[in-house]
Amino acid sequence: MVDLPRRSLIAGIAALGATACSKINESPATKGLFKAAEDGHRALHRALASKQGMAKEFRPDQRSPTFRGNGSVTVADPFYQQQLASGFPDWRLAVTGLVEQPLALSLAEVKALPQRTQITRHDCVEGWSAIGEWQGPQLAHLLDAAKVKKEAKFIVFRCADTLYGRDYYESIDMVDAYHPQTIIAHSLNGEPLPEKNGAPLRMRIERQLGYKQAKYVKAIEAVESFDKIGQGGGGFWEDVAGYQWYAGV
Ligand SMILES: Nc1nc2c(c(=O)[nH]1)N[C@H]1C(S)=C(S)[C@@H](COP(=O)(O)O)O[C@H]1N2
Ligand SMILES: [Mo]
Repeated sequence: MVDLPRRSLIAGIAALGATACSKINESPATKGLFKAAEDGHRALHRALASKQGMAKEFRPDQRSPTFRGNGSVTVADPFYQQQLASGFPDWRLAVTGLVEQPLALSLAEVKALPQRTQITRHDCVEGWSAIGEWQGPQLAHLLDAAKVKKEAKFIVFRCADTLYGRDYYESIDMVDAYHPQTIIAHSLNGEPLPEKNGAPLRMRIERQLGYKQAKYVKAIEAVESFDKIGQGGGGFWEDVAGYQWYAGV
């Protein structure tokens, strides 16, 4: 496992060296090396993510009887409300930014991807926790389908709600983006997400705190930097209250 990215990385370094000479750069062999560098980029993030360990998972009988809603518990946008009332038939999840193949997925398409189910504990900095069962595809599947470019360093989640007059958003690095427990959940405890918990789609990034778990996700954007997004803090609470961008549990 770890061997593969290492070999690709060496190929990548060789390819980068070749940029100094424009003639060599054009050769099909060198193009092959650039391709290897890109594969190495993805494989490296995957290897790092799986090395960093998994968040604890729980048994079904350990689930909290209720999972409270916190922060935004409703979305004011009229299109959202109309979609909520009818089961989100025209809702689309966009995958944009530094990708070769932008996507706009329906809820049915998200549910048709390979699914992961995980029972985890959510910890909010306000001093409460809850254990819930989440289901949805791994973010890695979407990023692969969209072919994230090698310049991408972060994934930004754009949400449909506003809080204190600002758009809620969050961001994570590529190691967390490719982590096996990073999923786009469409259900909680076997039911479609209620509005208060982020319908129709919300993130679960299980090694981080509650405020990173973006609800009402409408777009996933691959970026090189989040300096120019919001106030530049990388997320709503990071901007508003100076919360840590990396919110490890
Ligand atoms: N879009 C959006 N996502 C959000 C929030 C929010 O207000 N808007 N609140 C965050 C905080 S602080 C917490 S603790 C969790 C709460 O998730 P829950 O409502 O499912 O309990 O969502 C996080 N994600
Ligand atoms: Mo929170």
